Amino acid sequence: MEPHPFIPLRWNERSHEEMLALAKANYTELAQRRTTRHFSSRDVDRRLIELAILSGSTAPNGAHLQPWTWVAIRSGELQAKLRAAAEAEERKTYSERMPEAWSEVLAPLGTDAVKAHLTDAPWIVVLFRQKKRERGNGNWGPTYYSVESCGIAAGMFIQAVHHMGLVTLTHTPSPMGFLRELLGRPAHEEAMLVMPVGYPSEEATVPDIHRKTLDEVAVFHDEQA
Ligand code: IYR
Repeated sequence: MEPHPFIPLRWNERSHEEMLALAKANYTELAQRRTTRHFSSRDVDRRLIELAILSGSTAPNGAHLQPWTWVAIRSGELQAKLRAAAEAEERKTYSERMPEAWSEVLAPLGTDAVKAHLTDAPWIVVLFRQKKRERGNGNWGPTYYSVESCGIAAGMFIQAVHHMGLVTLTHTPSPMGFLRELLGRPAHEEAMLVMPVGYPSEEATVPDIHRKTLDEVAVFHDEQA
């Protein structure tokens, strides 16, 4: 492959006060994000979805192969098919496949095999992970750290959706093989996340959960403390 030319990094020095204010504002905004299962059918401008996808696609990723494909769906017919297929898998998951250790931690969150959000939300974005890349001349090679890359991209997509004032839900129908077929994606792409995007319904609720404190999630080895 051709080497990339190197260009100066665009970066602006900020005062400590400004950095602290920005960091606090960003944390406050992110702390207000919640996943809800209750979507309004109110339409969302396609440009907003495009911007969320572009935002997710700025993610750092393995060898800059950008191993993601976002399939954005605003189609009653396709959403109904997707919901029927997802619910068929999920019914088996919830009733047969889910071991007790799993249902034990899911039960308090009230999730079940009914996936109304797949037909309620105006948009469904399905993130596919590219496991391989085309090297030319019909040769294929692996992608690298595609799980990490797509995980980061999904996080940045979710942040972008929240920042613009919409809500999303990371739905993980399992197994996900049906999505490749339904959406006509090639064999080297694997569906990773299904994300309805839209406005919350007026009666939207969320479980009253609490996030772990800094002490519970972080360990510092800090000589200056
Ligand atoms: N895949 C199912 C089940 C599910 C699993 C976990 I872990 C969750 O945090 C929530 C749901 C689904 O998407 O409903």
